[in-house]
Amino acid sequence: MVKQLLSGNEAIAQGAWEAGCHIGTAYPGTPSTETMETFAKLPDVYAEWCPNEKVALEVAMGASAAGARVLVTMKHVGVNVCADPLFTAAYTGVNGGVVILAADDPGMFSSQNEQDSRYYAMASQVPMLEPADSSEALRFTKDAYELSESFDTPVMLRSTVRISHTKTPVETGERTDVAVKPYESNAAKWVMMPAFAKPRRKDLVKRIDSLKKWVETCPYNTVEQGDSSIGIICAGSVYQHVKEACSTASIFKLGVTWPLPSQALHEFAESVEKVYVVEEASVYLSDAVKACGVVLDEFETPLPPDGEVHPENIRASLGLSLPEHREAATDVPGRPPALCPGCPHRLIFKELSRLKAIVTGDIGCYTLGALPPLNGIDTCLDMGASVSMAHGFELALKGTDHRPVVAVIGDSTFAHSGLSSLVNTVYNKGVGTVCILDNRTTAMTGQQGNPFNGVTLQDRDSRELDLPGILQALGVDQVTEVDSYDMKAVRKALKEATLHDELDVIIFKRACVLLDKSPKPTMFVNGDCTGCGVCKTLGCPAISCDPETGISAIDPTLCIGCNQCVQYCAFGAIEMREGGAN
Ligand SMILES: Cc1ncc(C[n+]2csc(CCOP(=O)(O)OP(=O)(O)O)c2C)c(N)n1
Repeated sequence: MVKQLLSGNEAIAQGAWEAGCHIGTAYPGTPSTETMETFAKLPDVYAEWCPNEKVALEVAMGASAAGARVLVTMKHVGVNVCADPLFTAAYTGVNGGVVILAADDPGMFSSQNEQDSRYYAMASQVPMLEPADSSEALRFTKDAYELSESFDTPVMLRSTVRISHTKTPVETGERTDVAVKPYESNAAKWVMMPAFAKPRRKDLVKRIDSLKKWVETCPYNTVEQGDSSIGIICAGSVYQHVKEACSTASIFKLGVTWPLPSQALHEFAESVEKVYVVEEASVYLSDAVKACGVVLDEFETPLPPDGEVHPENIRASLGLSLPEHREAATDVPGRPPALCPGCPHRLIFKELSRLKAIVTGDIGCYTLGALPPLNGIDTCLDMGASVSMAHGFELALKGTDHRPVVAVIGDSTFAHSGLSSLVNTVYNKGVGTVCILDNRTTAMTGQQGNPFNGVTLQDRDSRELDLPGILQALGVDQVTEVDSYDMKAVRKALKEATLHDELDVIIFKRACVLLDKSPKPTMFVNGDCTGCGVCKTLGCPAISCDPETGISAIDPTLCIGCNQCVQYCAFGAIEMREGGAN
């Protein structure tokens, strides 16, 4: 045993490795991403990025059927994408153990919504383990493989951003060598058509009954008997806040949040005068506890229905006095999110704004194109939606004198689900313009590989998919490739594509600036600046304007000499610094 400080994500990877897990499959997404990145670096495992979460779970189920232990990781919205195989995997069960990490993001630090993955566990009837620190993350993950194999079910593991990213002490151990189990054909278990699914459904009911018995005494739910006047039921990172808010209360810490230990919860409720459920951004747990027949007490002030809980709002909800605290400084300069200096996405949004296009956006770094001063995106719903929503706009606006409709999507998001949206547009003879911003990486989540850059998680030999070839094979009317840094070419391509009533795809290609960290030439503003402010409208963090004169300046420590601003200066006032690199 070695003591280490690990994040929840690292601990989950370590737990899977110690359990002898053979294979990892994932699609990146904050706060889950480092789990698979850590797992991939451990010895004797195979790990891959898949184009999306549905594929990741299906690969995992194939490997499980063949007898391997598998780890599948994703962020909470990824569970929506893999919900289809998830619900039926609950019927088939497993051969090798399957553990699925759903990393939730209460507070939406880096997500488009707040979802509670425990609803998926309940709806698909798959057990859900919920660690409250890294040590539990390791132990629960490791044990989850035994649980998965003994109950013949995939097991879900829920973390939230505080568990995923906080480092707490863990004791790491050795890997257990687990052989890949033999595969035996068994259509009644693995072919889910009605004739076979009906008996499996009955097996699932029996399995749930045994899980409900097991959960009453399993070692993952613990009661800390304290002051009997207040009893709090909680799980995950919320437990840590509860401990800080009222350390003397009696606490029922749930490590399994589906199914719930109904009898144990009743016994706990009877042992205290008042009993509450504390949870964040959801009412899953309080509703589920109430459904067990436990009568909960009303809070003095309700907990916030959205966002994270913290010790102050827990104390306030329980009617406890708030400890003295210092107000945070309010004079801290704002740091609004922005595309990086030199980001190849910038110029595209500048040109789309000039074009006054209706822009259906997607999820990636380029979503920041919605913010001032670029103000270049009208919609952003979920991964892949840019292409399908653009088609919807075109259908609704057909026959009207409308602004051009342009979808904007990144390379990784295109592989994730944009491809099937485009298949729909081509199939239904849709029109409009689709811009694929190919920056050679999945930048938003930290530079992961994807099918269109051919980089794999463990740097294995791979194939880069031929993007223009795929588009042509699909039958897209017009496919153009343009350098994202070339203002004139970008302008021309967008203008031409939006002039006619056909389906155009423009591939804007230029590598993400963070891929190449070598010293770059920098720009400076010479004496010809008139203070017109056009360069500022690019929203580059390296460019600032004197508030009185309007004269621009370029911060050489941020500039990477991408030349985008130079092309927009009508006065030739931006030049490359002598000697090039800063
Ligand atoms: C279903 C789902 N899975 C994962 C994510 C996390 N995520 C957001 S954007 C993105 C990919 C961005 O890559 P790309 O489209 O290439 O754009 P870039 O950030 O490189 O500009 C990912 C993985 C998500 N938001 N939704």
